[in-house]
Amino acid sequence: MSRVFFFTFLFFLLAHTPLRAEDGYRLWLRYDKIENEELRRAYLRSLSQIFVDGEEAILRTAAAELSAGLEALLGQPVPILEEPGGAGTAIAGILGRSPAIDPLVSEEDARKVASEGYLLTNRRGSLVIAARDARGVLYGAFHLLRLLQLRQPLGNLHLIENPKVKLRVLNHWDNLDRTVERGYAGFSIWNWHELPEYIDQRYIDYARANASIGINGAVVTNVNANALVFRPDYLEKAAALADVFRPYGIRLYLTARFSSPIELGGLPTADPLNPDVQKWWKDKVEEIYRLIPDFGGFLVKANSEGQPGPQDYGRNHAEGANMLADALAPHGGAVMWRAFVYSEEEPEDRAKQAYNEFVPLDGQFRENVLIQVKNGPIDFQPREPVHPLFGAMPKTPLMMEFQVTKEYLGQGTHLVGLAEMYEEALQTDTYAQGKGSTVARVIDGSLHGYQLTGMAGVSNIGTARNWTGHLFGQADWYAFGRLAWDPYLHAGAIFREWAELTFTHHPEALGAIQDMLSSSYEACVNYMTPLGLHHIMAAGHHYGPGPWVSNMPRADWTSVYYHRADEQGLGFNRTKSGSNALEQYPPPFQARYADRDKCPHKFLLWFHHVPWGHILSTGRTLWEELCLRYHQGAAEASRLREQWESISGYIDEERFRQVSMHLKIQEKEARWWRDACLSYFQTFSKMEIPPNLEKPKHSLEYYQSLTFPYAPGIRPRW
Ligand code: GCW
Repeated sequence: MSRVFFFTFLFFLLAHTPLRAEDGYRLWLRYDKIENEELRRAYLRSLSQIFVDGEEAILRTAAAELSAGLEALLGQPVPILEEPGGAGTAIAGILGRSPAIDPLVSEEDARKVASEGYLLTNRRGSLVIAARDARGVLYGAFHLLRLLQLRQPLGNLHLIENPKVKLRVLNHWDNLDRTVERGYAGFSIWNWHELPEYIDQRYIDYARANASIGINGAVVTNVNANALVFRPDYLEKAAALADVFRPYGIRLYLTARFSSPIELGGLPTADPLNPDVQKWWKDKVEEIYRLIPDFGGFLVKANSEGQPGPQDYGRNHAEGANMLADALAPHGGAVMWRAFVYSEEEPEDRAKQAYNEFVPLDGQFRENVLIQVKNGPIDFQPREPVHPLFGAMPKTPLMMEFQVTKEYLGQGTHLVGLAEMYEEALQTDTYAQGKGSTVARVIDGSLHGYQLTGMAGVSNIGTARNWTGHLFGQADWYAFGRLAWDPYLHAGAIFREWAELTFTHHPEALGAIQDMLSSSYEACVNYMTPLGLHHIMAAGHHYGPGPWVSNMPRADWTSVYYHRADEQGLGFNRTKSGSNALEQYPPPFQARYADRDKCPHKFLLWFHHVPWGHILSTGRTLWEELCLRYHQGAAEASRLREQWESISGYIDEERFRQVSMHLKIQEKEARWWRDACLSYFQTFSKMEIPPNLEKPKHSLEYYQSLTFPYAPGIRPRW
C-alpha cells in the first residue's frame, strides 16, 4: 500500500468513525450534525442565537437545551443572549410576562395556549416559542429541536400544542435496595445509598429525556412500598432527586405504605379515621414539603396482594385515600390510588372485583384523588379488553396505568411495539355516554368533565447502558410520553418519529422499523396468548409459557383458572351463563361480545368457553385456529429478524448487533411458546396439529421441566 493511500485511508476512517460509541445511551436526543449544508444554513437564518426571557430555572434549562442542541445539530456555537437580539434570534418567553414575546403573538393565538402548552411560530424570520408557563417554554424548545432532528422546514412554522392530560408520570417499581420489581434493564438507576451527596449524571439525563417527551412526574419508589422512604434521611435523598428533576419540570412523587404510622411512627394502628394516624400523616407531609416544596403526592397500592390498607380496619378505599388527600391538599399534592385490587378470599371472577369495589364509591373521593386503573381488568396481559371501570365512575377522575416494562410481553428480550396496545386501549369505545365514549376521552377528562387527569407508565428503565436493555424498549418509553401528552396520537406515527430520531433518515429503513414495531404487537399476542387467552405465563417470574400452572397459593394466580381448558373446549365464560363479567360494561359493549359467534376473535376466549371442534367464522375449528395463530405468531417473529437484517446497511454496527441478538432470542422463544402451549392444549383437544404445520420439537414433559430460578425482575418476597 502506498503511503499516500494509507494516510488517505486512515484519514477517511478517522473522519467517519463516530467519536461516541453508539451504545444507545443518547436515546432519541442524538443531535448529530445535519449533513445537508443548505438545510443547515436555512435553519441558521432563524436560529443563530437564542434569547429566553426570564430567570426561572426551567427557562434556563430551555435556553441551555436549545443552545446545546442547536450547536450540535448546526455545527457551530449558538449563543444565549442577555437581551433580545436582532434578526436570526430564536425568542422564547411566557405570555403576559415577557415584553419580548407579547408583541410577537396575536391575541387569538395567545388565547389558545393553555397551561404547559406552547406556540411555535416563525415571525419575520425569527423562531418564537411562547407559552403560559416555564414548562411550556421547555416543551416548546424540545419540540423545535425535534423538528430539526426530523429535518422539517421551519419557514411556515405555526403550531400550538397543549397537553391533553395533566399528570404524565412514570411509575418506578424500584426498591430501596436497587432491585426493580419486573425490571429487565439492570438495577434501579436510583442509588439511594449514595444519595443525597452523589448525583449521578444519569439522573440529569433521565430528567432531560422525560422532559423532551412531556413527562412531568416520577414516582421513584415501588408500589409494593417500603415505609423507610419516609425516614428523614431517606427524605433528604428523595429531595436531592427532586432538586435534579425540578429544572426539567418534573415533580417527584413517593409511594405511601399505608401502615407507615405503625412501622415508622410507632403507633398501634394505621386506621385512617384515627386522629393520631391522621396527625402522623399530616406532620409527615409537612416535613416532606419543607424539603420538597413542589412534591407531587402519593401513589398507593392498598389492600392488594398483601399490601396493608384501610380495609384492615374495616374502612373503605375512599376513607383511606381521603385521609392522605386531606394531608396533601393544603400543599397542592395529589393521591393516585390504585384500583388494582382483588381479594384473597373472594370467589368472584378476578376480572370483576375492582369494579365491584370502586363503583359504589364514585363521588366519595376528595378532589385531589385520582383512581389509577390498569388498562385491562386482570393484569397487563398481552391483550385484554379495557377495564370496565373506564366510563363507570363519572364523578371520580380515573387515570390510566400502562405497563411500559414488558412483564408479560417478552420482558427484556422481545421487540414488541407497545404503543399499538396503548392505542387499542385508548381508542376503545366504552359507550359509557353513547357512541364515541372512548377510553381516551375518559382519560383526558372530556367525557365526564374531570378536573384532574393523568396517565401513568410503569417504567422500563434501569442501569443498562442503553437504559432499557432491549434497544427497542426505548420506543415504548418514548411512545408512553407522547401518548400521555396526547392520547389520540397514532402508534404508527410515533414509531416512525422515534425511528427517525433514533436511527436514520433513510426512508426504506424507517419503513422497515416502523413496520417491525407495528406488526410485533399482534405477533406477540399470537405466539403467547392468541384469541383472548390470558395469564398463562410461568408462575412467579412470568418468564416463558406455563399454561399448566395449577398449584399456587391462590387459584387466581394459576393459569388453569384463566384458560379453563377441558375435554370440551377452551376459554373463560364471562357471559351470563358464566361469571357474567360482561355485565359490568354498557349494553352496546355487551352486545358486541355476548354472542360466541359474533364476538371478535381477539377476545373470544376471554369471554367464552368454546368447544374444540366449534367452527369459527374463518371456517376453521377452534383447535385449527389456535394452531394457526400460534404458528403465525412464531413466523412473524422470524420475519422481524429478517426485516432487521435487510436494513443492516443503514444502522451503525453496535446497535445493529444488539438488536440482532435480541431478535434471535425472540425467534427462539416464540417457537418455545408455540410448541409448549400447543403440546399442552393438545392433551385436552386430543386433536392433531394440522398437517401443514410444524410439530413441537419436544415433549410436553420437556417444556414443563424447564426452570429459571434466576429469571430477572422477580418480586423479592415471592
Ligand atoms: O403485574 C403484577 C405484578 C406485580 C405487581 C402487581 C401490581 C407491583 O406481577 O409484581 O406488583 O401487578 O401492579 O401491583
